[in-house]
Amino acid sequence: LRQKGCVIWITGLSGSGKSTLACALSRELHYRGHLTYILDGDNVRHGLNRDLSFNGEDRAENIRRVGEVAKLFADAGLICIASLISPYRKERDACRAMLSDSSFIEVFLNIPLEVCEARDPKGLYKLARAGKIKGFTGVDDPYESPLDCEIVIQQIDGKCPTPKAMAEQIISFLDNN
Ligand code: GGZ
Repeated sequence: LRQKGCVIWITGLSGSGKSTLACALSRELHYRGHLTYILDGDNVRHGLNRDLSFNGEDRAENIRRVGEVAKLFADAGLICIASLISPYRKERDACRAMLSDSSFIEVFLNIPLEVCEARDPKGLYKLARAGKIKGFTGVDDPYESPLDCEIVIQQIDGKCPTPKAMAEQIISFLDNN
């Protein structure tokens, strides 16, 4: 596997399984002797980014800050796994531009909205549909899918791959690039 640090940037809707994938990937990389660090949108928003809301400007700032911190970890030689909705292409591309080409690996966790909404692990989609949360990604706020990312993870025959299988898909990309 690679020697240099890098950023693995996982983007996708709420409920697509970004945090679960980040944990599974971190575990698999640890088995292989790598140092990793997870920057999860939901967690970072309790600390570093607790001043930020979910309006467009604040989401852009959330993505920018996570990108800057991820770059610091990558510079220190770690594999930094960033998992946040990061709904805007422009801001994701700006994070990519901070790193060298091979050091930013964008992973699109492409799980359909209907599936994420059916899972609704925190009941947030229900609240958004009821108008109790405004500006919820996929409901009344945009999600811009990546056009040209390194890895797309999707359902196979209508079934989501297991977290371990998804992690292995990413690791095989790392092995070959
Ligand atoms: C989207 C929201 C919102 C709105 C609260 N829109 O699935 P979760 O609950 O655990 O993770 C989501 C998290 C999104 O934070 P991010 O930092 O990843 O978002 S972004 O990259 O867009 O800045 C969700 C919860 O916060 N959440 N309100 N309006 N998700």
